[in-house]
Amino acid sequence: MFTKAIVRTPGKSMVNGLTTAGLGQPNYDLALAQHAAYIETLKQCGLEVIVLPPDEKYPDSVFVEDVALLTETCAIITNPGAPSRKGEVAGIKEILEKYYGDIHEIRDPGTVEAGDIMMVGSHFFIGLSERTNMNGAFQTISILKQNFLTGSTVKLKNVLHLKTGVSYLEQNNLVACGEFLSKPDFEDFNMLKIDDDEAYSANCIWVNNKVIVPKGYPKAKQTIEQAGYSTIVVDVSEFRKLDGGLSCLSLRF
Ligand code: CIR
Repeated sequence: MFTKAIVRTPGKSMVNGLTTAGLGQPNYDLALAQHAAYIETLKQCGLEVIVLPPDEKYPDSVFVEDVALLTETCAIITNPGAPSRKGEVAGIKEILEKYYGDIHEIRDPGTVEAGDIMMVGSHFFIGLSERTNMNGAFQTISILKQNFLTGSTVKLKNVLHLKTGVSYLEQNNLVACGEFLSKPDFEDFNMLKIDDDEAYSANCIWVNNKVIVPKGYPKAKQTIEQAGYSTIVVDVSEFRKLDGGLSCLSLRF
């Protein structure tokens, strides 16, 4: 169970965030409203939500998930592979010092964005992407080991981050689409398959027995409900325009 989440209010500069989506620029006012609704949803799931102020210097800083990996015992500050995102780590380290005594950092030449890391109990799957390299993954695994946790790497082909295409919903259930449906790494999971035309919804989040799903993906919602979960729908259309999903918008711990 999680008790807290950290989020960061988007700044106006978010309209200049990195993107490959081809869906146009986000509408800032709508993004703010969607972000507020996202926070309310996390609260509805029983979390205390720590809201950081906008950081205009970093257009992608709303996607807090990428700059830290939080476990039950330690926090790892990442080293984003995207040059424009590297400076985001300072702000997140500052807040995490309030909650964690044991904080580690990924260092050059290693790069990691934690959207590439999926927690499954005490094991962490680490996607090797354009943002997360082998050196960064090995640094992460070595820190995890010191904390009696384990990690393994997964090669990615078509997605920005590992969790763009796969999400763990506890109880051995994995929501997955595309390349993740056939990876040997995941063959022991019960697969909840997402169709290609709803691929964006493969990024959803389990929060204390509820699953938050993005608005507009009815088949995925039904599949997740049929697996026994109650779902909460949140509209994150403006963050999708920046290749971001539900998980990227918070650090849950
Ligand atoms: C980026 O390209 O870094 C941002 N525009 C989106 C990051 C999304 N984060 C995630 O999937 N964990």
